[in-house]
Amino acid sequence: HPDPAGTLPGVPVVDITATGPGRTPMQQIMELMRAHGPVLVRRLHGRDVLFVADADLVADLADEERFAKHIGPALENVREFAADGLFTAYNDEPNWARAHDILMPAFALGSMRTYHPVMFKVARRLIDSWDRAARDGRAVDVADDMTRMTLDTIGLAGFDYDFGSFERSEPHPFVESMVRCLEWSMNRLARTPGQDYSAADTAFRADADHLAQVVDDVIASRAGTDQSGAEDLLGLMLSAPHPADGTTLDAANIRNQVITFLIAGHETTSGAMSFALYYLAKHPAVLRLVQRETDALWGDAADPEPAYDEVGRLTYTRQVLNEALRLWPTAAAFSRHALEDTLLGGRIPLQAGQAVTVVGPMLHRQPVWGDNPEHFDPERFTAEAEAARPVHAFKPFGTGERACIGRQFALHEATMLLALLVHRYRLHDHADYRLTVKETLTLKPEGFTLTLTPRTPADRVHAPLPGAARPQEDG
Ligand code: FDE
Repeated sequence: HPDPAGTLPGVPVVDITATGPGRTPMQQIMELMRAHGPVLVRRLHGRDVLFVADADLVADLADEERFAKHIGPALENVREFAADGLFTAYNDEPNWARAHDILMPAFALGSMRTYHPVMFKVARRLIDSWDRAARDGRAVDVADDMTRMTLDTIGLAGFDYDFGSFERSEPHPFVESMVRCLEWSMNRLARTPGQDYSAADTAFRADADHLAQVVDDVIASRAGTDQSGAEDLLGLMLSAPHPADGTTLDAANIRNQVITFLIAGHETTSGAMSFALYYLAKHPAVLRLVQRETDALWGDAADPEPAYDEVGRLTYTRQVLNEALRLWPTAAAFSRHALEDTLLGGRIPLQAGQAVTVVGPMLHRQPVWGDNPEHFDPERFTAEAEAARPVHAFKPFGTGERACIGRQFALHEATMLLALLVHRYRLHDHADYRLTVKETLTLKPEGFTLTLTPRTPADRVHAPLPGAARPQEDG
């Protein structure tokens, strides 16, 4: 591909070779954009990446006639262990379209009804574990527990495989290997030419092998059983013919898809719920509104079991989740490339194949979001507010035909869990937590713990609050 930098008219070039990208490259790009504006070229050891967050440019990049998903260096590294799985496949790799078409039905809105009971079952595991912590006065590590929950959920819902994460004091070894693989993928981008990284690469190989081994286990536990009628992801992969040409997925590709779904299906969703709980712990007025919504549905029920349709009625809870994904989209960046020579936004000349990376957290802080974009305010996601905003201003799930296939899955799972948690517990920010965002290609709040006490009937909001009870406080 052509070198993107050189001289793009009006685009600053910022060379970070002297410091390197550090452990938080995404937050470094955010800082660079705060200093240099929402379009810039970052140069590292002579390697250039064009980053954009300007809302008009991102809207232009969403034009599927002129741009397509780009597998940039970060995803090239992820390909070392996920190969041609959906997330990392090249657009023209036949397995992308084949797997996409076969798996789409499993992610249509109607399929969420099938996953709902499993999602609830795993939510109960989390609640049991938090009940014990509440009883013992122990703090919970929010991101760790959200990860337990999302891994068990995708394992059971997608593959009927139980990771049993809540029976373990440490994360499942799959998670540890996966996090190290993602870290390797990220850190490999920052390598200094000429240095020796063979130890890191050997360790990576061991971790990648471990992932493959777990996945082979998941698949083997299914082999030999009749898959016709199995409608979960693995069932579809093992048996469903392509709707048009009748082909099926080959064994190597199935392995890549299982790795892909186990990773994509839990890591980002876990971060999203963790950030949402962080903001709720810091914004009592917003928390009360979510509690009011859940109290209206479930009243004093000690162990509510949400009906599928009730999750769709948790609109304010969903707004909270969206607002958390606005400030910290957990899959923070995605890349596009020009299909032909073109002018991005009518002003930046790009050659065919040239890549552009969209910086989600900064897109979500552009002027279209008003003059206080750092402020957490779920009112930004009322239906009216959304209708008044350009559609491409909010991109936590990417764009176009390569956008997130798991979006409804993640939103259903996360909305139900958040609602159940705020209905059940008072959240105590016992450590006066200061947000530190950890980066492992995805984003998570690091070291965020809460203590919990059960809510009692006296805590519940029985009467509708006056309409004016909207969050007032700032920051
Ligand atoms: C995808 C996705 C994306 C795009 C990327 C690019 O463009 O490169 C994004 C941005 C995302 N995704 C995001 C997200 C967030 C959250 C929370 C999520 N996500 C979740 C989920 C779940 C699941 C299961 C998933 N997810 C999955 C997925 C897949 C498979 C993919 C690929 C697709 C294609 O075809 O390409 C995605 N995701 Fe997501």
